[in-house]
Amino acid sequence: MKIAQWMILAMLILTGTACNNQTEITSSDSDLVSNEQNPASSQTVGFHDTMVEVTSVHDHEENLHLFEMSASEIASGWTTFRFQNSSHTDHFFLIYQVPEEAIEAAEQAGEPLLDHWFQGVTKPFQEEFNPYVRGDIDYGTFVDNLVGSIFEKGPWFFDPGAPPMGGPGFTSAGFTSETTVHLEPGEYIVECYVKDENEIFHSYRGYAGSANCH
Ligand SMILES: [Cu+2]
Repeated sequence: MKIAQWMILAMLILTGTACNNQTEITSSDSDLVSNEQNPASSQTVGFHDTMVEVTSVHDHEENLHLFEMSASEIASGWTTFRFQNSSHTDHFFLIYQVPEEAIEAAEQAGEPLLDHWFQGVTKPFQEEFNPYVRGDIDYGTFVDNLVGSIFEKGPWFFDPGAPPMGGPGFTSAGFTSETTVHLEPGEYIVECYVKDENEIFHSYRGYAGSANCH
């Protein structure tokens, strides 16, 4: 339960103001990029082998909130995530390694991995958080409801768990930040847990993405 408690705490202390438009879940489907193949979107800096550009975008016309990732396929090893905040509110993101159990469950459900993560973790969190933030239930009830819901919809989040791999901290609108992490081959997702003024987590709005690391 440690990860659940940590995640809950992390989410609850985060507040922010952002757009209040409709929900739209969007992920980038850009092609493979490595530092040799696309110098425009990646580069080698010292021991950094791979550069992934992540850009937060709020498209008012299309009403989209999303993280655009320069690569959906990245090489394992030292990877630098350069986060460019092109929206008008603060963001950060956490990188999670997705457990094999979740990958298999997504395949069985016929869902893209990021959608499966959304159904198993992100959506239950928002739905169980809503009555708590309205004042309808106390914190303990919220946690009990949340744990029960995720155990039902995304049990792999607790067992074996999805290791958090770090990520860039709060980055103001118009600014860029970087973080370098060492990634083993596998599937990874990124999510932002800043909330908007309607108590909606950015991850629920669509500020999330995924990448395969090989
Ligand atoms: Cu955000």
